[in-house]
Amino acid sequence: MEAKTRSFSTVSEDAIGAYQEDGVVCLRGMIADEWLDLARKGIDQNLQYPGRFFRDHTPADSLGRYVFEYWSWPDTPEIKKIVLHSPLAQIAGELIQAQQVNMVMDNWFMREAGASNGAPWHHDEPYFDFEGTLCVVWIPLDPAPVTDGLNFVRGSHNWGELYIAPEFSKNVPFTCEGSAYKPVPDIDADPSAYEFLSWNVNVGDCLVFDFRTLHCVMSKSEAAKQSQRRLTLRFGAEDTIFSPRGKWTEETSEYLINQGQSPGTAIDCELMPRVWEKMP
Ligand SMILES: O=C(O)CCC(=O)C(=O)O
Repeated sequence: MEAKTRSFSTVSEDAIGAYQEDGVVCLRGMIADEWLDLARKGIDQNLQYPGRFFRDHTPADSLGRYVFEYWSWPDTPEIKKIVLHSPLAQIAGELIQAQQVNMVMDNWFMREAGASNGAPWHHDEPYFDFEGTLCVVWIPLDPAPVTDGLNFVRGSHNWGELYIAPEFSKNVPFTCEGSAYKPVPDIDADPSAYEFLSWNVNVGDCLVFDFRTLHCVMSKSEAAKQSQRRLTLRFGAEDTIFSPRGKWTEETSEYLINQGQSPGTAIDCELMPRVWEKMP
């Protein structure tokens, strides 16, 4: 069932309430062109010179690519500027009602017209070694109509569940060890059991969602109609702890440990700096 969608043009009390209730909120017209231009330039640069965390999730028979890269900001001056100087950290901090936020991860996606896959149903939590209050700011760099944008299960951030992370290219689950991890429910098999939220988003808009909210690319089972790039930034509030999950996140856990981030401690290292503090 499609739920009634709301949009906001400031981080108002109502926007905070919607975020808390739904696990996702749509903010309209809050991101200036200068940041969007920088993001596009940064992605072009990364596509030309892919970094260590570039990933290609394009299936062999696909007519368009589905690729992404994360933690590119230290080596990509355009994305670095966004991380350190844009208003996005403040937007995130105010929305999650934090005292301060640290940058957790930049992660851009490019889904070209004809791409035969898209992000399957998942929530972000099991992919990353963090516990606490985290959000994702999803910024379209090309207009994203409902058909090629993201679809969310309203309120799923409050279910208290931890789902096994599906791998993006083939929707095959990672081996997530531990009894806490359950298979992602087959949402498409029983859509009447859920409430869905999706928006027609334009450049300048963003969606902010809780790390635990279930979502997918709406047209994940059909070819993308148009090419789209989006930048996502993940932020964590002061209660965010680095807690390595297991074998399936080993590469990133080790990378963070080598950056000086100790397991079991609040995030704070060169790769995950504090980028916003609430004014006293
Ligand atoms: O924009 C996309 O293609 C996928 C984004 C996503 O699923 C995420 O950021 O968790």
